[in-house]
Amino acid sequence: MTKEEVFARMKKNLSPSRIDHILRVVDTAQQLAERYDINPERAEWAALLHDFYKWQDQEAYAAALEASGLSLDEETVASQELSHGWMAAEFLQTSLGFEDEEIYYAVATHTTGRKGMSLLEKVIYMADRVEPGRTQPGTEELRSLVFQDLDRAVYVAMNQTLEYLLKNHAYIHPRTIEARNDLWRNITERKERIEG
Ligand code: DGI
Ligand code: FE
Ligand code: FE
Repeated sequence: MTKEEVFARMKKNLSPSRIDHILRVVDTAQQLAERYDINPERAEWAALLHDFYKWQDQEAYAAALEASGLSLDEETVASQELSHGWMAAEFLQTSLGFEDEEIYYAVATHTTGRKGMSLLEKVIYMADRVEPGRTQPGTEELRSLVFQDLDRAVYVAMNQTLEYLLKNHAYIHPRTIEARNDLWRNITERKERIEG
């Protein structure tokens, strides 16, 4: 499938504002790929596909999720916010032929992050968070931090998400907590190395 065909599918299922968001994530991911010396083509594809299943039609989405055969935990199945990345990762693998785990997880877990994130995963996670259309409080801080210290930026972004989820009495997926603590560990160990 070509990029043009991917676009046609996106136009069918996603809102215009979602498509604009995706294009800004592609642009931001390319800047971060250059900064952190990762393959720009892979960053572009992961960014382009990350919200491929943020379909507007909830019923059609539920049917597609059911038909996918993905085995996901109950809370993920119950929430498009938590499942759309997994659906997109499956599509990337089965329809676009990307077979490696790194790009799979960059897309699958772009919402929660996970323990042991690769550079590509962190870049996609952060591109989604700091693309120029985001206006949430705390985004400005992340925009400068992300080019200076990627791990710390992911850590701060995850803390912001956790605060938001707690404030809204939302379900917190264990992967979100594992990801945040893993970054916490990286940062703490690094500090000990520098100071010790
Ligand atoms: O798809 P986007 O809107 O571009 O962004 P996203 O996929 O990163 O996040 C979608 C939503 O998911 C966002 O409002 C934050 C939320 N989210 C992240 N981690 C968790 C979560 N929601 C729940 N309930 N639990 C989580 O652990
Ligand atoms: Fe998303
Ligand atoms: Fe997104």
